[in-house]
Amino acid sequence: MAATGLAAGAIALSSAGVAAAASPRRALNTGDRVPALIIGSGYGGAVTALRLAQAGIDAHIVEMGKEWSTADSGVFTSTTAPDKRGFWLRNRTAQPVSHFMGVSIDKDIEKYVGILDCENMGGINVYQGRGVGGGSLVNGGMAVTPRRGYFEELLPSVDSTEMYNVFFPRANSGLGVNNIDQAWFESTEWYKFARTGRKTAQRSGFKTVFVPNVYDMNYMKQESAGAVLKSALAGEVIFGNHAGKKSLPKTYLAEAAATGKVTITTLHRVTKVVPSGAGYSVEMEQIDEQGNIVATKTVAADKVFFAAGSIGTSKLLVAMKAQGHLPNLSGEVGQGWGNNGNVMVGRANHLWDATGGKQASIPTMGIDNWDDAGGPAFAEIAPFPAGADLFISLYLSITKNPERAQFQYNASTGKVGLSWQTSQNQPAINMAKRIFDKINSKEGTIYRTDMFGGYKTWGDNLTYHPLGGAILNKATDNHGRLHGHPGLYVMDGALVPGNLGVNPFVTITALAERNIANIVANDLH
Ligand code: FAE
Repeated sequence: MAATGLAAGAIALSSAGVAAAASPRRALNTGDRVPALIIGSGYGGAVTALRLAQAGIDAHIVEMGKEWSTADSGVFTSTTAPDKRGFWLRNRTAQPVSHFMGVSIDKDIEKYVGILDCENMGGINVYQGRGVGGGSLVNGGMAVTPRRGYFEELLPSVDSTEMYNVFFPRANSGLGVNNIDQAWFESTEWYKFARTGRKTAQRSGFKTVFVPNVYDMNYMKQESAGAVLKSALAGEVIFGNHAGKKSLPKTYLAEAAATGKVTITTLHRVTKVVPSGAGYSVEMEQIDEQGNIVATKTVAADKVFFAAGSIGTSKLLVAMKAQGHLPNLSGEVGQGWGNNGNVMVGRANHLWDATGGKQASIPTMGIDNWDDAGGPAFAEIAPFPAGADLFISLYLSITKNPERAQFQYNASTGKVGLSWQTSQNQPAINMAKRIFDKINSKEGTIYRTDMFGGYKTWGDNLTYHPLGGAILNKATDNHGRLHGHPGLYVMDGALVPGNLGVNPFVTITALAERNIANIVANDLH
């Protein structure tokens, strides 16, 4: 009965049905024994759950965030005035673009298991999604397949022909990647900011490219016609979308739920994984919506899949090794972390280069300066949907910053830190400047210095793209099996060596598809 109900909900594919379908049949409890436990429900976790279930294996996801139903409007907080629902267990908001006119726009909020985490890791604030669907709940949906040459340079052990012929197409299809109708892009007021960004880039000789997305672009057109509930056109993105975006609960997780073989235990945080008998014992804390621990549980699992994201997976593995729980893990665990060269900046346009009072929240265009040997960079032309024309062009650059950091266990606090220093992002600034200094000089315009602090030009102390910490074919074998402890796997952004040159979730999804196919074929039958 339960399985049939799950399947029916998912096949309907309405957002309400899908949210219901992704619910656990029941939360895991102490004493349970499961064949496969997956830590985290982002891209790596969702792919793993689906493919295990299709292979006939019961898969149990443990997710520390809550389930965000998109059945109703009013579920997610607003972009311009976020409340407690916007942030993970903080007393004060931590907006990525933190200032306007040099004044902080942050405000006090109640502590709550909100959707976006701003995790301070010393020299950098790492933004991550929290909830069923992980980063897919909060990201901009930009769905980019990396350049083959750079992918081969980064991960030489991976058969790139197979990746580009099989696994990237599989990931793009599973994620529901689509493209904007270019004729509509050229005419709609909602993308004036992107056309202005393109025009100013092209006048300085830079190439611009359209970028695919998982936001349903036909839905967006209907939004502009006033036919459906507005989401992208209501400025929604980093605190959740009520409609339009094909986040994981509507794609991979819905398909996984439809098999009837996947459960998701929400508001449970995995804290410990130790060998036990032929498998592992997994400890977790159950939390309430204010983050208080209400129970601790221990579950036995034959196989454990780490899919807690680059930061979550790395922190767990480094702690388990240092505390002697998983002593045989490779010394490569915790190494090779990078911020994907992220740096943000705003420019002030002239009054005749308006960016529009109406801006879609979903980016669809980037400036491609990757071939500049002096400083490869790809800059997303980002919206700044403030509700009024502020003539601001905002950019999130992904640069080839070679700097890396390590996770380190601190025995006195029992916490895992990251060695990254803000100064390590200077190479990213230098690379981004090769684009924006040139544009400013050509246009006779200036940088905004009021958006990331008072008199601060660069958003250099934050990232949306944490990568690495358990690099493929170093900390793991060539398919994500952790060295030293059979039956443990890494499936998420921790596998990617610190930098990718493009937005990462398509690659994380495709690598998870590749690795789980090999694991199912060789380890589970
Ligand atoms: P992720 O999606 O972070 O999932 C990990 C999950 O594990 C989360 O749900 C956690 O709550 C959960 N978790 C962590 N620790 C534990 C624990 N101990 N116990 C239980 N659960 C745990 O990992 N990427 C793009 O490609 N295009 C974009 O346009 C884009 N825009 C972004 C915008 C924002 C604001 C942000 C924050 C990110 C953006 N990203 C974008 C990055 C993208 O979302 C990110 O690379 C992926 O979500 C990473 O996928 P993973 O599977 O590694």
